[in-house]
Amino acid sequence: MSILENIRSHEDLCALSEGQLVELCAEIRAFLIESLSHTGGHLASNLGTVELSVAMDRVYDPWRDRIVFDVGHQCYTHKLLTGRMAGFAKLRRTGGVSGFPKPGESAADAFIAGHASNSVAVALGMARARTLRRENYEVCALIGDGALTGGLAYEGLSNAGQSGELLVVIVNDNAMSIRRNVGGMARLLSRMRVRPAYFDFKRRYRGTVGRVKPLYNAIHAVKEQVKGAILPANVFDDLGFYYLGPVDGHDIKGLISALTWARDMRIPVLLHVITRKGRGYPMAELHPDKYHGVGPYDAATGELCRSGESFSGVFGRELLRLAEADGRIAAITAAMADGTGLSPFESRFPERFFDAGIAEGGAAAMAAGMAKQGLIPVAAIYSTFLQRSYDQLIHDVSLLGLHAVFGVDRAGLVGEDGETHDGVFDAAYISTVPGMTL
Ligand SMILES: Cc1ncc(C[n+]2csc(CCOP(=O)(O)OP(=O)(O)O)c2C)c(N)n1
Repeated sequence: MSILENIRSHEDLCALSEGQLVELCAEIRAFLIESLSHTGGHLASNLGTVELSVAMDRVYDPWRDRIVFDVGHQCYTHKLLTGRMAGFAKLRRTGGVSGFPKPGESAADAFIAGHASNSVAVALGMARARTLRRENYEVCALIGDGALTGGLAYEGLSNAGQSGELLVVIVNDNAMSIRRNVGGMARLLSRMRVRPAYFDFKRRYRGTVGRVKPLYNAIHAVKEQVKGAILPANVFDDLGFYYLGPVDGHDIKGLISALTWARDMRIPVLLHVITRKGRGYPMAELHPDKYHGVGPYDAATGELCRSGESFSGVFGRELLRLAEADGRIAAITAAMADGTGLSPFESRFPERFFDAGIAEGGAAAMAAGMAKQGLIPVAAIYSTFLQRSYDQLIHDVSLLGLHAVFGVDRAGLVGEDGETHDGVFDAAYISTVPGMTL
């Protein structure tokens, strides 16, 4: 029997030796590659977070502590470690496991997920509830660098950093959203990624100097100045977090000690972890965008099974045809260029194509600004994610009667990804917007 099959509880995972943990990670990767080749699923994101998930479920007790996944598409290893391996035969199907965290499916899933960027705010809410109810458990949020492009993430970070609540935010930085990440935060993270690991410096310092308490205290003040001198200005520190990192997200031993340390610091800590999306499956490492969310594929070659023409494909082609004839047309995506069929538009008219990141509200507000100044913006957004723009549809677009177009993809029942991705509310909420032609 494999190590993975024997894991039923947090205690089982804690009992494993370092060598067994490494073996466990290899088993999980092999399982994911094989199993998802039949069912499809979020392959690349899950391959990239195997060690990170093992470390989280080891350092925290997922049944007692609260691990909040952002988006949640990277939760497969966590599901495997919390007794749900059998459900993977029917992943995202009736009778199988959901592709996203679901408290109704297991008490080890702290919260529902599917829409990006809310994890820090949710984790803060849990930490505040813990404090008010005088309870005793840990809270941790896992957020990707892609999800960090969403404004909601900053609202959470800004409040959490100032709150003094004990919580750890792990930033899983693979430099990718579905495709290459965009925006100023992506640039900032890439600068932080290449600098020497400040964490190692601190660990060594604590190991030696920390044994002599008075010396430790005397040096502590100086150390804070040293930190300021060797590190570039760090927005996370400024927001009130203690920044740790960058840490190699595929070194299970290093990860466990970094996360244990972060947990035990008893202040808001942000742990910056570097991973490779698609890790361990060459095709997915090479094309993490193509293997982000896949249908069934040939596990040996990575070849994806063909699917027919989609709504998005037709939409993208038609928009391109219109844009050839009208230079005012500009296309906007919120981190879903491929999913909404806009990639051909981007190749043909790169100067008229804009990726706002996972920022549907910002995308809709930008569309309003473009429309006000004479462009015809077309924002292609999945129905369920356009819910994030409801205020902008009313406040920024409708009240001025602006001609902005919203290409609502994945409208109506969507299936595989479950209720967080169903577009069942669009006809109802869009038809309430004054002046909107649906
Ligand atoms: C509000 C919202 N918009 C768009 C998406 C679609 N989406 C799912 S995962 C993803 C990329 C996430 O990137 P990151 O957080 O870095 O995770 P990674 O897949 O790289 O591990 C996007 C855009 C979403 N889930 N929620």
